[in-house]
Amino acid sequence: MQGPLSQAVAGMCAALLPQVSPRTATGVAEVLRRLDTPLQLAVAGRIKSGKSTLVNALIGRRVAPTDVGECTRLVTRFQYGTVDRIEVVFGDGRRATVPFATDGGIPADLGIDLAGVSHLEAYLTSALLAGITVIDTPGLGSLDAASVSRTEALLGVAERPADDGRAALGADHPISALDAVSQFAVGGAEAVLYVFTQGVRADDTRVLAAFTAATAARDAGPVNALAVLNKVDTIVPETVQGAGGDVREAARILARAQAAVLRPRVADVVPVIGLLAETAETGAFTAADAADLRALSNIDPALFAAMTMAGDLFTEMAAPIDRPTRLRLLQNLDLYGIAEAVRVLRAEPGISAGELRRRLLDASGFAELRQRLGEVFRARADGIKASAALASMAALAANSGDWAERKRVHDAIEVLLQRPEAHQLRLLEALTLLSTGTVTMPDDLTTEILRVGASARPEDQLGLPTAGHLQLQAAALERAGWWRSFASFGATPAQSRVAYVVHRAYFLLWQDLKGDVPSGPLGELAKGIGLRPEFGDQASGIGVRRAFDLPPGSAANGSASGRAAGDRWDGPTRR
Ligand SMILES: Nc1nc2c(ncn2[C@@H]2O[C@H](COP(=O)(O)OP(=O)(O)OP(=O)(O)O)[C@@H](O)[C@H]2O)c(=O)[nH]1
Ligand SMILES: [Mg+2]
Repeated sequence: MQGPLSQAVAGMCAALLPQVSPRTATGVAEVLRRLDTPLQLAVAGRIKSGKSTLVNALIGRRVAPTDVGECTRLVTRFQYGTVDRIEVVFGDGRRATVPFATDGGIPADLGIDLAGVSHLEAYLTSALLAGITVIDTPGLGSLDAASVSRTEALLGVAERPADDGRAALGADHPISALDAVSQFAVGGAEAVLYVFTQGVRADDTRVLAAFTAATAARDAGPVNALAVLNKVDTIVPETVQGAGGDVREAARILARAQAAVLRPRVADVVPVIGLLAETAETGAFTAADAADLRALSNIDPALFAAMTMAGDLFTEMAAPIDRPTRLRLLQNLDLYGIAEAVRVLRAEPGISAGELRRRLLDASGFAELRQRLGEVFRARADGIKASAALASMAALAANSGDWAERKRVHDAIEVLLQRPEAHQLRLLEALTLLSTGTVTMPDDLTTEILRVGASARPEDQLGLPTAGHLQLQAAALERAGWWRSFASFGATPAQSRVAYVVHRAYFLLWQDLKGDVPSGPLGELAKGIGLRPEFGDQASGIGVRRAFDLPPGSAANGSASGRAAGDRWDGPTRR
């Protein structure tokens, strides 16, 4: 099911199909196919950062192998299917179905030579997967070169292969007919959930580099990237200044500090305890667990405190529950989760197992992650997918070798972007330019642009949550005028291009608030019907040229075209 922007891009692709060479057409067909799939979200991060654990929590089922086993070294795509099944996809395109393990998950070991395996595909009847395809990746930064290269290939981080290089996908895969460069252009994830533990460390540099390029032809930015500070239960709160010895406060402080380092590359950093979320969300927490924890809540508090100082103390010291049971609790909740459950049980001895599970979920911080995922990814899936598809189209054009064909594709993209309804795509592009540092702006202006691009609600976009309608109108007009002046007089050429996009976003918002929206159905965009190039100046051509035509950096140094000829701006400066 496509949103209006994706539909517009799909229409453009369909119109171009008969006008391009067979080679480019194969790529365009793949872009069209991908536009029809749910948002492709990669979960990436360092080895053992808890990626698979979070994937399980998200899907609501313990299906991704965690901890050890060869399957943790494979990329696994979790997508919606009406019948649960797991397929091994080989490098030559062959597929084989493998049975689920007895616990209902992907078997830790497949019993086949991994050298020939491209990745795993798991089809599950999970509600979440109907809207998002979740891609679990092996840890980057591991010593296992093969799994790193699998992840990098998926994320599109690896060096662009040579033009004549053949890709790893097999003959019956739709992408396999593409050359390697085209595959790079259309493959990869569209959004990324980046999993950190503790601080961003010096040896994360490689991973961060991967992160910035985590989506195929598009860079990751606040529009399509979110970070998680995972395993916050392992933080020693006494080591975090200002935390007052509280783990959750320490987690918030560390997440804020991390966000300051990572913004605007990511929309936010959310602190979570993935393990608690997985246990609470996948049905792994049982009434028997609650009963065991209740038994622990009745032992001497001093003895319990001593037990929970370390894992081996917990399993070895004398206690009313046996060792295997304690190991299970440790595996499912770890020491912090056990202590948290006992704290709740002491305060509310009559609490039910179901309510205890809910409290553990609360303690995991997972609700906030789900909410942010909804805001950052699901609500914007249409824009993210449409932008990624446009980026792929531009990359295919750049790879075409035929000047006329390249121009045809670029013209089609330009025409699409000139429509007011498609302006959102330009704004997303501007956000990406800022987040990657291709264009820099003063901090307050960056914040303002992020705000305008981050929401579809006028009061949030304008930062005036309590303002009335007329006040919002006036503010939109005032900001449109300000950004136009800045674009013309106060900015560097690169800033100027972004500023025109922001000006136009405010201008369209103002028109929208006035109630006269100059739009036709988006589906018409691509057919080339009634296309009116209203903003046919270079300044508004930021999306295509900036991202793809020019070598990195050269666009930022190019000259701005100055005025936006034909711009219908009739704000205060002309009145
Ligand atoms: N204490 C604690 N342990 C966690 C948490 N999340 C995951 N773990 C544990 O960390 C270990 C690694 O978790 P995985 O989910 O396999 O990590 P991964 O990032 O997928 O690992 P690779 O795929 O091998 O790179 C497992 O033993 C998990 O139980 C957490 O929030 N807290
Ligand atoms: Mg894993």
